[in-house]
Amino acid sequence: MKDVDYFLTEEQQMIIDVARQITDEKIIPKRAELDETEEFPSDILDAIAQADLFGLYIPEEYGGFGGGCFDMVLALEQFARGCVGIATTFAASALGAYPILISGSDEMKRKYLPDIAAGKRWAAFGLTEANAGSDASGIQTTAVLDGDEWVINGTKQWITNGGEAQIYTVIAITDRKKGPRGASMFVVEDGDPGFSYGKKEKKMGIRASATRELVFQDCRIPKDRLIGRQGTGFFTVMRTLDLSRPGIASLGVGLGQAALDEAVIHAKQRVQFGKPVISFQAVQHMLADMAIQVEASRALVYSTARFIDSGAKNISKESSMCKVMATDMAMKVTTDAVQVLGGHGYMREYPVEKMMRDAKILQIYEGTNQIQRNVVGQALNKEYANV
Ligand code: COS
Repeated sequence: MKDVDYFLTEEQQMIIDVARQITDEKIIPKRAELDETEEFPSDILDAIAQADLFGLYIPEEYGGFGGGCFDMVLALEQFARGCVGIATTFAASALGAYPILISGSDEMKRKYLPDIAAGKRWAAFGLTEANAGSDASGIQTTAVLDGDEWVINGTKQWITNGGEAQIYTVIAITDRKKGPRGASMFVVEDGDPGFSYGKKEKKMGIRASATRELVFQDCRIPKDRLIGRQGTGFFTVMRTLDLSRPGIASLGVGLGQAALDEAVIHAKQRVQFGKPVISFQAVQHMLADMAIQVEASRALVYSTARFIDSGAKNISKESSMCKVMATDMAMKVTTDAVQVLGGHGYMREYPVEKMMRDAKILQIYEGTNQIQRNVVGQALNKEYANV
């Protein structure tokens, strides 16, 4: 396949090559089995750790590669080409680490980031609750200071890497009267007293990723596990999601590309009415639309990631725009890939039905695409305030 030249540096091309090799050699051969067994892919994550990719976005002083959003996007796209479940596990560790990176003290960064960068410990992000999904500030979990300890009570739901990660960044209410300014973020570690795991979810797709409840029952953690200042938790969460959403967009790009590849190969090999089905215009036009949408999404995701890495301050609109475009694209393109493969596409022997199941979550997690459109719409309203 001929690639568009995005004028990548040697280092960026190396990230793609390393991630692509892991995807081809380790992820693709195991993805169907992991989808069936719903097992957590520890050995594949170890291979990613050995390749030093867990620290891509972590500054060198904390043991990382010192890269940024673009480096993450490039690696995630490759992993998603193989399996969005495994790619999600990798992305969720970064999501869990971002609050420490964004708002943690130097001491806290030194304590946690080197292990996360080395892939020795995985992270997870605890925001969602039974009654707080899209309405992120509606959380009920509380944290109360008692002497030198915070006491946390509540339950987090649908937490990616739940039960598998060792480091959890969790948001809780510290002063209910203050609304969004009354929430704070904490680091909770696996094994902390009063912290346990609840129900393990059975999912439509991304079955290689672990999704579980986090249960806090008088969970006691030291006072210095507060991330940043008290009352800044909601802002840290919003900034975290601004940074991580282009990563979800890149999962859409990798998945869309994989589905397109499968569809083109099948259309060239499948013969009907005496000809390969790619020679029929009805099929060609579907493939053409798929290719156009994948490349347009990739271009938007790459330019957004570069914009973020340039140090831009207000990135919410751009981050949401690329998440919407690339993940809606992934849903459409994987659905069309199943259609191009016809009966084969619907069978588990072929990878595209898993791709279609995996695509759906991209439109839902890290903020539904309806919420993303709200973010874009509200930003436009502000930008055109004087009209
Ligand atoms: N960066 C920094 N600050 C932000 C921000 C951002 N991206 N987005 C909002 N804020 C600030 C606002 O400026 C506001 O502060 P001020 O009172 O000083 O103006 C404060 O946070 C509250 O913002 P807002 O009133 O917009 O909050 P809402 O409760 O209306 O929620 C949405 C806004 C819906 C956008 C937010 O709840 C959201 O992103 N929901 C989706 C959550 C999600 O992704 N869940 C998935 C689970 S995580 S895997």
